[in-house]
Amino acid sequence: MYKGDTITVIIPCLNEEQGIERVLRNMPDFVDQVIVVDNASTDRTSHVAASLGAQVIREDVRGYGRSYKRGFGDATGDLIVTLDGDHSYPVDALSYLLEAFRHFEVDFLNASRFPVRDRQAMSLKHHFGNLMLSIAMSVLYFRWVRDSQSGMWVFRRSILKDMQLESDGMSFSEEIKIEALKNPRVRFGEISIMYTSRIGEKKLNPWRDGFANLLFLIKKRLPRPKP
Ligand SMILES: Nc1nc2c(ncn2[C@@H]2O[C@H](COP(=O)(O)OP(=O)(O)O)[C@@H](O)[C@H]2O)c(=O)[nH]1
Ligand SMILES: [Mg+2]
Repeated sequence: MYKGDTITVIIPCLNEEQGIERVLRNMPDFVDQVIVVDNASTDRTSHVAASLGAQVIREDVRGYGRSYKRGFGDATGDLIVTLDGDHSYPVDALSYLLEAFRHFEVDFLNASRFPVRDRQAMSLKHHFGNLMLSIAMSVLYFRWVRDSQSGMWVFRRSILKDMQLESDGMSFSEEIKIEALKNPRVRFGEISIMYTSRIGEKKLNPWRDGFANLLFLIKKRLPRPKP
């Protein structure tokens, strides 16, 4: 419980046995529920997560978005906080993010990885790709978002019921922000965090996922055919 709100942290994991240990060992005590969604990892992720007290949900079909949607179904907290299992997002900044969430009086707070302070944490190519995707999203949705691809967010669980979340893959990250931005009843904010080098192997394929995310942005912006 943090200042009257119960807190659920959700972490999608695909083979993150080392990272998840670091993340869970540094989880603040005020967090009420920690959900690790393990997407059929072939390493000891599930075992490590369960032994450190997390609720482990196993989802057999792979996909970053798919695992989040699975995790949301089991979340009970008033507020949901998300982050990667690779220890690249600052688990020790949870109270800072929750304070900002309260201070700005928002319903969805995006944790921006920019400006990147740790040079090792993001290659120049990634930096550029991220910038392009954020500019594309900002232009298409008329709202400046510095980090459309960030995997760390804080939001009120009750806003999920008004969201149409379709992506099962990496584009889920931008989709949830778009769904928050589009809804006039959802107040959206963004704040900078410290992003550091991941532990373990990257799951993202920069060209494939970068283009897929750009296409997804455009497709989502187009008017839908009536069913
Ligand atoms: N559950 C699940 N998690 C995934 C999948 N792909 C990636 N992840 C996790 O999602 C997070 C983001 O992936 P990562 O490789 O760190 O991408 P990046 O942070 O965008 O470079 C990590 O915690 C991964 O373990 C997947 O298919 N299923
Ligand atoms: Mg990561």
